[in-house]
Amino acid sequence: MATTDADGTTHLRTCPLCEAMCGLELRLGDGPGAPTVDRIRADRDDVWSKGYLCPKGTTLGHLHDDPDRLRAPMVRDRATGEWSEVTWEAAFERCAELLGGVRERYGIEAVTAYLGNPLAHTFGLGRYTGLLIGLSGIPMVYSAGTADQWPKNLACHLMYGDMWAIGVPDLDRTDLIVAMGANPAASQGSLMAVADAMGHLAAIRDRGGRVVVVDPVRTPTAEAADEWVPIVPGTDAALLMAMTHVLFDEGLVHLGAADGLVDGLDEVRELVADWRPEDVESTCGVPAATIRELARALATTERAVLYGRIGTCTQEFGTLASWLVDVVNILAGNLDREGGLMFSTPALWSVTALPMPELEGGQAIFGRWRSRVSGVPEVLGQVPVSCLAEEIATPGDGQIRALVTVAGNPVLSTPDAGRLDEALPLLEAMVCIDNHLNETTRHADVILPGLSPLEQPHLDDMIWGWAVRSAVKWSDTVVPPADGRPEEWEALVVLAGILAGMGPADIDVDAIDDGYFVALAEMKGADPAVALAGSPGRGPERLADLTIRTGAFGDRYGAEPDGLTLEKVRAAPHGIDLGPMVPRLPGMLTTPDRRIRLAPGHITADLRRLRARLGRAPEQLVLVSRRHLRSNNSWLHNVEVLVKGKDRCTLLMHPDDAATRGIAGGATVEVRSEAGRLEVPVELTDGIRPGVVSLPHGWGHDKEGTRLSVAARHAGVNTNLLSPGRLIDEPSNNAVFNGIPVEVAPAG
Ligand SMILES: Nc1nc2c(c(=O)[nH]1)N[C@H]1C(S)=C(S)[C@@H](COP(=O)(O)OP(=O)(O)OC[C@H]3O[C@@H](n4cnc5c(=O)[nH]c(N)nc54)[C@H](O)[C@@H]3O)O[C@H]1N2
Ligand SMILES: Nc1nc2c(c(=O)[nH]1)N[C@H]1C(S)=C(S)[C@@H](COP(=O)(O)OP(=O)(O)OC[C@H]3O[C@@H](n4cnc5c(=O)[nH]c(N)nc54)[C@H](O)[C@@H]3O)O[C@H]1N2
Ligand code: SF4
Ligand SMILES: [Mo]
Repeated sequence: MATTDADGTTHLRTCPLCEAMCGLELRLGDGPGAPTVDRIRADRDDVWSKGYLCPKGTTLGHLHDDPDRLRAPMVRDRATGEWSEVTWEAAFERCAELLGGVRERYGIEAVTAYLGNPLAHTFGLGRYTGLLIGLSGIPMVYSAGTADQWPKNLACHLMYGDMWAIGVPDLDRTDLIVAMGANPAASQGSLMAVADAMGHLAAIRDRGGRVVVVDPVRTPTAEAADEWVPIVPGTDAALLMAMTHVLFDEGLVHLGAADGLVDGLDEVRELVADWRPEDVESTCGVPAATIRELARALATTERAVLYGRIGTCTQEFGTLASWLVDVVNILAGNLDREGGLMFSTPALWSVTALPMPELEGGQAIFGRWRSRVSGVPEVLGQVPVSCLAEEIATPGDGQIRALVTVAGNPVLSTPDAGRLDEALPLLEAMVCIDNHLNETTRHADVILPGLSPLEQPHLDDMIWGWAVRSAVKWSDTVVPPADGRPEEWEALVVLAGILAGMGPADIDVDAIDDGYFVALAEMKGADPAVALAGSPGRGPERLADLTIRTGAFGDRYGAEPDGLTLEKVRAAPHGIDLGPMVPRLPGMLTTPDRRIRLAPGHITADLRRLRARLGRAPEQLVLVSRRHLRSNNSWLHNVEVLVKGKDRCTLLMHPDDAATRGIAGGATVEVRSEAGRLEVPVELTDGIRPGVVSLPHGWGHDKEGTRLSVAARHAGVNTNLLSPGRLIDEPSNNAVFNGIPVEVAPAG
């Protein structure tokens, strides 16, 4: 929504950068030429974020104005390596020539895609990438998902029947939160959408509650908590097995809302019988007394919740840890209860919430196919993202010859980054949909630019599925994109058509869009004719209307006249609050018998591996990852105001570890792992467990051939040169970024 006065125009819009979904107020100046963003501040009347924002939110104008941001399609000459700006027609022709060629020579099986993180945030990007994959016939894709939350998806799929049925801490009402492997002071919360996560944690303490942080690093979140429990990386599952043991051993198990809905209780009791806290304390580095106390507190505090995030996922036992977080919550009576772990009711369904037919029938059938080179079985339709490099580089039948990336930067974000960087030039075709010429897209033949955050409407997509309250907001475009250029969703439709074998000139975007709309309407049980007549417009806007109207609060095209439509949402520029989380058991269960499976065999089989971990000699030094409030994965380092000042790409190290290696604070050190090596300045701190070092990810902007002038001056190093692709959480295929054995020595 926009209002205009003598000094310019004020727009309201939701920040698309993270799960906090802050409402912003943008002041646009009416100078000559293109509109300029004079000021961005928090929208105090936003029903969801209530005036909260972080330093990133104020930089949307910088992202929009960034001279390095691509505004026109780019094509690279394979012989000279030179880039040139071309028309959209020419870019699509080149895509058709290259991708069509691969298709003809090897079949669509030789084409794959890599899907990046922004897809989860932006409605249009997410939905139309779904269309791209569906229509193109690309048989398998890689994604940032297997470098992130796949273990949680797997656990939730097996326990509740839906990979996105992820429980959310009821932060507004809890009196005890034990947070493992999460640093909302930097990340703003993840798989726990909330604005001002730290304010919520402070409020818990203000009302006499308690906040405990389990993390190898004394993060700003741990600093703000009542207690910091410095765990040995990768051992959360062992700690949680012991906590579960205590719950049974001390008669603390009470299922609460889950009573009568749980299968496998006796099996879990047996499984944890020989996991006493004393058996794991030396492995975890956490005293048995602490483990017992935490288990008791979670079971006896009326409103309590255990929360695990990326530190518990991107590690060797990610699935076991992710599963056990829910097991402990269930056994302690905290599932589906106010102040505990609850399920959101989003106003929007997301495409991934649609049935996955190949997973129906009750059984988890994984390994329906295997990766060609390493023979890794698929899980939830994906193999580890670290397999991509070898699938490109290894000759033979089924070799990947063409890659499409959508909003991803895997050269920085994925394990064995150095190998992927070497493999990408071997492709016969590479097309990237991205706004920057970065470490990944520099290998492309064609880059199709998306739009700036101000040039497109915004509606958060999947994020509302794990929000601490129900709400909905729509933001209109602030600055119209250049005349004649396709919107991002239209480019995705054309690319889908090209991949499906159509000539670019023959692709009827509106006809394909209509077909997609009708298919989704039918999937949601709406009469397509009624939906087509009732939802105006085209593209993401029309789909958003369908999604809202057929969603939990929708008007069902008139059947629920008081229900929501996009029109109503749009008329409420500060958003519509739809209330706190409400109990959703048993209705939300989608297992065939609508029961919770507490002990899925696919997961419990991995306990043997965890048991072996208990006997393993401790590593001298292991590496973990971290985030910073002023960055966002790999792509905000080109914003000067966010990167200026102190170097943030440093290796955190405990002074004792430095002393034994003759390392002084500020010195440059060499870090080595089995995957690679790099040199980085060291920052000494007692806020980290001895034996652990920490690096941020998303850096390493010193590659030749990029166009990131600010980031290149603050290059940092790519920590994923050190992440071995072979290290995965076996049940889920997820990458391991935490607990990587490394050696550190003075450089030179
Ligand atoms: N070592 C280590 N590695 C990690 C992690 C870690 O903790 N440690 N975290 C992992 C996690 S959780 C994730 S999610 C992944 C992220 O991995 P990726 O998704 O591969 O990386 P991003 O840096 O988020 O890349 C986003 C890309 O999208 C582009 N982009 C931004 N907005 C738009 C848009 O509107 N349209 C289009 N077309 N492009 C856009 C940006 O230019 C950028 O190239 O990284 C993982 N890698
Ligand atoms: N500012 C900013 N915000 C972001 C992002 C960003 O890059 N920058 N990225 C977004 C994305 S894609 C995601 S997925 C989320 C992630 O959000 P969070 O899950 O909050 O991620 P981090 O801030 O990396 O915090 C992870 C913590 O896990 C700890 N840890 C490492 N290993 C272990 C372990 O073995 N056990 C335990 N218990 N802890 C461990 C690390 O020390 C770190 O403090 O953040 C999102 N928000
Ligand atoms: S916390 Fe910052 S980056 Fe996240 S939505 Fe709010 S303003 Fe944007
Ligand atoms: Mo992520």
